[in-house]
Amino acid sequence: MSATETRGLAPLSRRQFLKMLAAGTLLAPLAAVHAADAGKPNIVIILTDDMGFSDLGCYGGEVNTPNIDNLADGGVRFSQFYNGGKCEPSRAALTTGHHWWTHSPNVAVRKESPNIGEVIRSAGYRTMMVGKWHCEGVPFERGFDRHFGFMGGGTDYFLGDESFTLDGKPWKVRQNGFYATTALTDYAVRFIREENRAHPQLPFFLYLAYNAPHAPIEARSEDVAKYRGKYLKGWDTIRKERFERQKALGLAGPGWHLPERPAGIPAWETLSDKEKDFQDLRMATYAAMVDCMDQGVGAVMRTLDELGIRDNTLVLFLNDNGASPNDRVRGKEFGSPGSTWQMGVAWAFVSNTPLKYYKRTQHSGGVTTPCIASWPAVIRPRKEFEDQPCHITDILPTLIELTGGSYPVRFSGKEQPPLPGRSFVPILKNNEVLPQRTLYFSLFNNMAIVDHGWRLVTAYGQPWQLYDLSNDRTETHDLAMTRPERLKEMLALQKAFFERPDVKLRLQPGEREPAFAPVFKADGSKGPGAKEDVEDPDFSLLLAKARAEGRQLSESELETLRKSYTGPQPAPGKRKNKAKAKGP
Ligand SMILES: [Ca+2]
Repeated sequence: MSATETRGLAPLSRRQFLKMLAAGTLLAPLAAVHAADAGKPNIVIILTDDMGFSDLGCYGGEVNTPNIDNLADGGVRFSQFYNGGKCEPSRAALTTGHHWWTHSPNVAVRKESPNIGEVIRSAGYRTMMVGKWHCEGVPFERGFDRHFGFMGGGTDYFLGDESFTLDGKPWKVRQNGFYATTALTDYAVRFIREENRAHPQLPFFLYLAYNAPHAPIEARSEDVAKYRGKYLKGWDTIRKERFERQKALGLAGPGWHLPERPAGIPAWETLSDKEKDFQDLRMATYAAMVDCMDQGVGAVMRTLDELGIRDNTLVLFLNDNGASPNDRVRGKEFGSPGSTWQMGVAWAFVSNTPLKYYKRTQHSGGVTTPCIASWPAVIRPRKEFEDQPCHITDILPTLIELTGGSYPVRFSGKEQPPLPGRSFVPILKNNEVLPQRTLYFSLFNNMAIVDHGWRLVTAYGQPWQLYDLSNDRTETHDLAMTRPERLKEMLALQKAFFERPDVKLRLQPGEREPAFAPVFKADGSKGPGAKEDVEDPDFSLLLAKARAEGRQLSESELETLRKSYTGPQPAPGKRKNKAKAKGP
């Protein structure tokens, strides 16, 4: 690292120390003594890709995820942990600690900031990165001693791609028997063993970024077989079952309400048997991808156990954005090598149960991730979900505190702005309640603010919506019209923040993001690698009807499909706050 000065984080405060002393955290548990003996903790961050809020068993899902559930049983689960709503902004925030908009209007460019590998390595750690990078540069040159994985936003699970590298050298994907999730697991395990053998005296940091269950929806047949037929009960039923389990788990409290199914998603019972069979295969394959990833988490945990280092290893598990409603044209047969199928909006809606909307939006379904922290030596298991809002930009400050590291004031000759996030170590160690703060969200013209239990949010240039999170965590009752004073306060916060000179946004509120159009453009879009146009089965429900009647889709049908993504919206002219949505 080229830093010449460092900005250290505050050590444990006297108040925190006294609270921990009173709670017995510092004295009683043998595990804490063990942690002190063992020195700095190993750190494993496991990041998944495009997974919904409710897929994991420990978040209400029916997918078999015993290994991740085991992490939750022995640690703490967060119910309000936020990410950036899409791959690049989340990964930029995780790896640099900064929001994507701080330096550059390009979400993926982060070369000006020190990387998490560089920061943690400077604290005396061996550093390893395995999986999807999707940031500027290459991991091997950004502070990671070891690396295996690919550079782009996704890869074919059976075929891989030419961007795979191992420790900085090209790595050729083998012709037969390759499955990306398994390969990533294998290298994570291998790196841990090799580093433990070569540098047993040094703590390590592993950033394991699975691509699963990001599209293309492709899974091993033996994993798909476990779920085939389980989704024939349909998306309406599965969704209700997930919500009931979330209530039983204590995740969904009285302020959580199950939103209505958007108009563009048909009731399951209206599908033909053939369509139901296909949709069952589709969701079974998605579930199999999550299942395989969970098996990988199990392999990593077993390795830590076998090496005797699990107790003093912090494992932080989270996801980069909510389930994706994309439904691009897909070419080859579903699930086959080289195919480009996605899960589709109906199952994405289930996957995000009970949250609103999807990937890219800054509504809760776009930016809320399951998050589990497990550290047997230090974190006492908690049955209750931690409900304090945390953000993916908090991870780097948290790791800096845990590793005894520091953040450089200058890097590559440039003065660095302070990190926007804050350490949540007090939450992990002592259930501490941290002071409330305002959180800001933006991805193009999807924007939001969380402030003192309120949420102001807009999607795709629609009027601002206002939600009281204490009574409405799932954003079902818009109070923008009935709470004008609060709306005004929140709009003022939004305006002040996004007019700051250090905040650079590419699109202004009210503009449409030109590169993105979800379900409703299935007649014209092409997914990566698609060789031919194939109709979207959800879209085709309406299209088949129109064709049977010898006509094109009507404007109202197209509008229905649009609403399947953006949800019901008030009629134009009924709301007055739209013009106030101004950015820099
Ligand atoms: Ca993603």
